[in-house]
Amino acid sequence: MKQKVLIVLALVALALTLVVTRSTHNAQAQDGGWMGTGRAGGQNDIQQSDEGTFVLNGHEWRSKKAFVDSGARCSTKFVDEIEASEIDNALARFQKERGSSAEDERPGGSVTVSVYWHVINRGSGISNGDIPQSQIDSQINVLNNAFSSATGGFNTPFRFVLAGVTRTTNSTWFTMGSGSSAEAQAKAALRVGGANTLNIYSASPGGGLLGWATFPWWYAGDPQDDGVVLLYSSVPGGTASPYNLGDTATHEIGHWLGLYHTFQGGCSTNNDYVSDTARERSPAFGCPSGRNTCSQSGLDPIENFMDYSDDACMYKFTAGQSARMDSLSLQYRGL
Ligand SMILES: [Ca+2]
Ligand SMILES: [Ca+2]
Ligand SMILES: [Zn+2]
Repeated sequence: MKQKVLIVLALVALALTLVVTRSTHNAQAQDGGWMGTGRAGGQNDIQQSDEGTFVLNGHEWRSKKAFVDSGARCSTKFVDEIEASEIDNALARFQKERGSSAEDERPGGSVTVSVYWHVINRGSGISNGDIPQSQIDSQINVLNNAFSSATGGFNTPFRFVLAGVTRTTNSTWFTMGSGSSAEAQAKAALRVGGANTLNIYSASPGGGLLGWATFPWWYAGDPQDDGVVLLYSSVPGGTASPYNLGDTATHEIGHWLGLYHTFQGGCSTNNDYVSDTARERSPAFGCPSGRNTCSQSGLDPIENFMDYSDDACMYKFTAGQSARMDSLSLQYRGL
């Protein structure tokens, strides 16, 4: 009898130890967040299993998770917490002057963005990056469906109109990487318009990169760098499966209008500075419905355009994201 009691007590003690260890672990991981390009994800990534070799644009990773962890999914530069909080303070001041209630936001479809598309290729034909007008037109349709809530989510103020297409054959520019001199040269030669003009460059960046963008508040410091670079085969009908329905452009333009990734600050209080997107510890890949990497309420926003899920999985911007894009595009782009 006495022995039985001792065994029960020992089991209770063991259970308590496990609970304490677990909550300490969670608390430590709480502040972190996924820091972007080149860094491995957090411990809770084990919630998504690896699924075998992944190939994109001639590059091979041992898994789709390895691809996501490499930073190739989106190489938009990471905004650290110091810069993010400065931007947020300036935004709060701007919104206070403007009036920050929902009625002060511009209605769906009321802001037209002119788009100049620069096709950079290494010769003629789609396989050399010389994508046809029809693919550019479908990409613009995908953008308008995404930003107008035709696919789900919130009807943002933004609509996109193609204002011009340029075509350039240059094999060095074709493989430009993020921050490369080839990128700087291509943009210096091709960029048109001001802060409110969206310049998109389609090319075949090295390392299997899908794309990157510049944030609105960077325009004043480096106007020539402003814009979005896309892997040419990520447009609708391209070969970059499962990222070939055009939502790389949607995602990058979300950055161009001021949005962070949904996993920007991990499970921290600020996380992505948008109140109606649930906190998320690290990028999702594939379409992991029910994923829940932060203990705070709400499942991970895997269906949001600002996560890393497959194109077929993402279909929405939220009201909070729309409000943020509305303010930041007005504040820094005069859109
Ligand atoms: Ca959020
Ligand atoms: Ca949660
Ligand atoms: Zn991104």
